[in-house]
Amino acid sequence: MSKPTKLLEHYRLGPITLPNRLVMAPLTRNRAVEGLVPSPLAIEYYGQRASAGLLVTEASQVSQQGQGYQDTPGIYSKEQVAGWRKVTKRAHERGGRIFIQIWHVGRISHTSLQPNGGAPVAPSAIRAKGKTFVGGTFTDISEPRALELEEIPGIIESFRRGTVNALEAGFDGVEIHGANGYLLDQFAKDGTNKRTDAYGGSIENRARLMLEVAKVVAAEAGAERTGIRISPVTPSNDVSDTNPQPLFDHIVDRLNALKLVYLHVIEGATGGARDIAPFDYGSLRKRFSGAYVANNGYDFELATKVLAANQADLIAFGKPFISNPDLVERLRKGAPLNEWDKATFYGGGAKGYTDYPALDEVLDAAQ
Ligand code: 8OZ
Repeated sequence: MSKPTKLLEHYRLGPITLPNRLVMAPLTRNRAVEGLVPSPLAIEYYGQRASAGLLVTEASQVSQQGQGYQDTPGIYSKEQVAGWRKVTKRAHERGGRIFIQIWHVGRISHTSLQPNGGAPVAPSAIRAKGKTFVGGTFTDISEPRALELEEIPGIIESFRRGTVNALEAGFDGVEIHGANGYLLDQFAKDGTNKRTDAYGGSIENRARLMLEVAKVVAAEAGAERTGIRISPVTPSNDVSDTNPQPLFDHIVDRLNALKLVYLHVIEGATGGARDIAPFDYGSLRKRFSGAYVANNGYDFELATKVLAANQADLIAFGKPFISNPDLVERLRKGAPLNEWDKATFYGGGAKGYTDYPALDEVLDAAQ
């Protein structure tokens, strides 16, 4: 048996009760099939992990323009909705709860993925230093173009449509991807946003797109089924802000006014150092009356400590959920965890996706 921990206690998230405080973090796996429909293997993958308090799917683009890497699933076509419906059905049959993460990559894309081979869109025409994965190789991110003011309602509409589709596909709710240097984060941060219209300049203006998206998504799904993910100080995808604390204090005040059900915060550098830059996450926690979902580099000990100190309500685990479909059970028993294989994170088939064994399978194999 493991030590006492709030991690394994239930939690009331809006209208749904989570049997434990573990969230499976959104994890890009690049295995979508023809039409960017989630793979049939995804049905089994998410189903295997249904004991998580809450499953959040991999980021799913709300439009073709919102795609930045090969083989990521969409949530904009009928076929994609039908594919996701099978995923939610299986997750629910296995007793789970599942949100979809909805995504627009903005400038982190390549012309070969864009409608008519055009430039990816961004707040400002500033190219990101970095690579994306397309056509089976890592390729330089393309030069973006700045969105015209007249195009912004269409971006918001694509998130609204994605939400309508998500509900039709049977999801319990939606997580808005406001993190990791993608479109909404690009608008919020001053390293990527040099606009001089109502969407650039002041903190209020830079935050506007993220907040307008949050408002329409919550209007469709209900605020009690709408979460959002942010990453105030991550350097991922070449984003930066000269003063992230007041920016994110403002964003979170406004998200709180919208009564979103959770705020999912990547603390530090995504998948890296938690202490990369000074930032007061307690300030966000204080400002937000919904659930605070903490993420980045948590293990059982740190999760237990942070929950006991009431610094978070839920803890999102990423890589441990890739390699441990029964992570909850393993933590409950204090059992060892399977190691993950980085080589199979992105792309491929069942290997490194649906073939990680649960504890009972490991024990059976050892007999
Ligand atoms: C890894 C590879 C590609 C995309 C994120 C959606 O960082 C992603 C992502 C992660 O949020």
